[in-house]
Amino acid sequence: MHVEKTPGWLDWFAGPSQPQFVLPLGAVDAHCHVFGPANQFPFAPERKYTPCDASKHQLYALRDHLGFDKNVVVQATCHGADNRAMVDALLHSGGKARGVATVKRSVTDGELQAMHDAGVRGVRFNFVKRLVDFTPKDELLEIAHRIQAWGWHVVIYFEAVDLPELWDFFTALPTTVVVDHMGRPNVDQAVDGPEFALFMKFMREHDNVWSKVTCPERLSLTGPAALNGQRQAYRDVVPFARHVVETFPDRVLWGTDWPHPNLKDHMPDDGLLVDFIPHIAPTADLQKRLLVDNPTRLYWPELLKA
Ligand code: 0GY
Repeated sequence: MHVEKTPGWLDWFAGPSQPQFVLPLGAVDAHCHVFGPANQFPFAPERKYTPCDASKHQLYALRDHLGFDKNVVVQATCHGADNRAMVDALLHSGGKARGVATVKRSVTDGELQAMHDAGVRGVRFNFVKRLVDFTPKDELLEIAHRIQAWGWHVVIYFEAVDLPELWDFFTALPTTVVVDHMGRPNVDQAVDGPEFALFMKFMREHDNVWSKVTCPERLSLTGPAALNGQRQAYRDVVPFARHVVETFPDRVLWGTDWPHPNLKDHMPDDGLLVDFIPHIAPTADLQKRLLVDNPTRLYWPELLKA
C-alpha cells in the first residue's frame, strides 16, 4: 500500500555524523518515535500529517551509531491511539526500549496490562492543536488515575502560551508528569522573562514534574549553523535548556526526537544534536544524571534494585 506523504515532508537525515561527544555508558534516548512502516502498521485515519516510514530497525541502527544504550519510544500522533507500531518496536528491542502510549477512555485493563508487559510505562496527553483534536480533560484525568495502578506516568505536550490555561489540569495530575520539549518556550524571549519563569515555577512548585530538554531544532531561531566551524548548533536554545538542567538536575531527560516529525526548514543531523548535550549539561555529573540516572529511574527502575 502506498501512502502519500504530507506535501513538503522532510525525511529523516540519512547518514548522520559521528558525534564528538561520547555518551556515557547506559545513555538513554528518551524521546523518539517510529512511523509505520505504513504497509505493516497503517497510520490513523484522524492523523494531521502523513510522514515517511521510520522503522524500528532504522531507529535501533541510529541508537547504535550515536552510542545510546536504550530508547524510550513515544507514540506519535500519526498513529493515534493505535499503539501497535510502538509496541512492536518495544517487543523487538531485547529489553532495550520502553514506551509511552496514547490511550482512550475505552482502553481495557487487559490492554493496559499487555502494553505494560511489552514495556510501556506512560501515556501521552497532547495539547498541541495542530497535532490532535481536543480530548475532554475529565477523560484524561480518568486515564491518569487508571494508569497509576501500573506505576505509569503522564507525558504532556503543549506550547508555552497555553501553560496558564492548562496549569490547574496539569497540577491535578496524580502521577509523575514529564513535559515534552520544555513546554516549547519562545526562545526570542528572555530566559528570566515571564513566559519561561512560569515554566520554571511550574517545575519548582511541583516536584512530580520533569522536563525533556529536547528539540533545540524545533525551538531554535538561529538554526543549525555552526559557530566558527565548531559543532555547536541551535545556540539560542542553550540558555533555556541549561537553566532547566542546572536547576532540576534530577528531573530532566534528553532525546533525539528522531525521526523529527513536522520540521519545515531543515532536518537535523542527529550526530550534531548529540553534540548539543555538553552545552546544556556541562559537567560529567550532569550528563550522567540527564542521560543515564534519570531515565533509568523512570523507565528501568528494576535495574537500580538489582
Ligand atoms: C515531537 C513533536 C511533534 C510531533 C509529535 O506525536 C507527534 O506527532 O510529537 C511536533 O510536531 O511538534 O515530539 O515529535
